[in-house]
Amino acid sequence: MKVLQNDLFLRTLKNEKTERTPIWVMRQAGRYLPQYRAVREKADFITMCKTPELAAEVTIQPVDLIGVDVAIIFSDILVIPEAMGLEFLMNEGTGPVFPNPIRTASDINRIHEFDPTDRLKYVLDAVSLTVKELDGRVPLIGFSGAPWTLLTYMVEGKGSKNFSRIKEFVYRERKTAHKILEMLTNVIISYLKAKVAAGADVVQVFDTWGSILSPTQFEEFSKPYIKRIVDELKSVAPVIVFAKGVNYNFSKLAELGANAYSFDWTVDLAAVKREIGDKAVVQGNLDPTILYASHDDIRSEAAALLGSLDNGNGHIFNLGHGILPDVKPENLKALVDYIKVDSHKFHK
Ligand code: 1CP
Repeated sequence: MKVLQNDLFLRTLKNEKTERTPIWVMRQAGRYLPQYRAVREKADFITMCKTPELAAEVTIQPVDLIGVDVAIIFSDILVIPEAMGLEFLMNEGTGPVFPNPIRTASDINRIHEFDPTDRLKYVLDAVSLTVKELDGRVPLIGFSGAPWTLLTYMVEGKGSKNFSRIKEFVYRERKTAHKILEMLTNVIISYLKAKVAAGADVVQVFDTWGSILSPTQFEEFSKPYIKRIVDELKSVAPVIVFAKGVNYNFSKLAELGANAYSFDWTVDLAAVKREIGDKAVVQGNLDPTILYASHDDIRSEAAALLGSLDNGNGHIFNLGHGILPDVKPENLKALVDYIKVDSHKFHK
């Protein structure tokens, strides 16, 4: 059994009454830290993902340098399509690319389910090494992309502006889309279970591109698959779901049965928290660009968010999306310090 010096994040996820609000930020292991860029100068992104010593080093940097309450393993959501057999490149400047994306029904023959303890052993090794090096200071989050978001990248081949390829695919190849979503769900479940077995305390599912679906499409192409992941994982670890931009009906989202839901900055977190009630914890949701502001303004935005909630319990502080690469680390530190020192005032 792991003994944690700081288990505030885990107690909050159980919806227990706590002394203050825990804080971490998405993409906290990333380019805004000069110490991350120093490691990245020596190795490309994929090498960093595939070398447990480097992945562990950058995972722990924000714990040491910023003082966040939880670590998130350095990796990427796109390691799954690669492990399914889809060639993956990380181009400097333009970002991740699948040069031969899925476009027709027969393309399903180019991908396969896999055993994560074999194809993604390097991630599991990074998780166990990180847990060892953290030595119980804070818990560790393991993550995956949601089936829908991974299918979006597999069909588009890269990030997109209007998502015409994936939309065309689900209209023209609906059956194949569901077959691939099914395959992705199976591998995500075994991958996340393997991450927990390797020492991750919590899992987060990122559905970044849930936002491009209409409410009916979300019910068809995303929600049932995330639901199956939550159902399978919940007995082994708490589950956080971040369905970015899926803001049409929070009580319907809460039907997923996750322990917590993360929200972007376009929603009123207090209203969401009232709607979800005791069913789950909420995570979020400052606009990431607030970290360009002065320390005083950062603190007052954070205070306004905390003050808007009836009670600080049941809330994990985070940004509404990833921290931007040109933010000054001391600005994030000012936010984290403020939450650690002052958020107790909002706990009843
Ligand atoms: O140094 C670099 O050049 C790489 C930049 C980078 C980093 C630091 C990428 C490429 N991925 C990551 C790490 C990463 N990605 C983490 C690590 C843990 C953390 O500190 O949070 C996580 C959780 C992710 C998840 C991820 N990757 C998502 C879901 C969350 C989100 O941001 O919406 C997505 C959509 C990706 C794809 C991806 N990977 C990298 C980039 C630039 C992108 C976006 C591509 C695009 O849509 O154009």
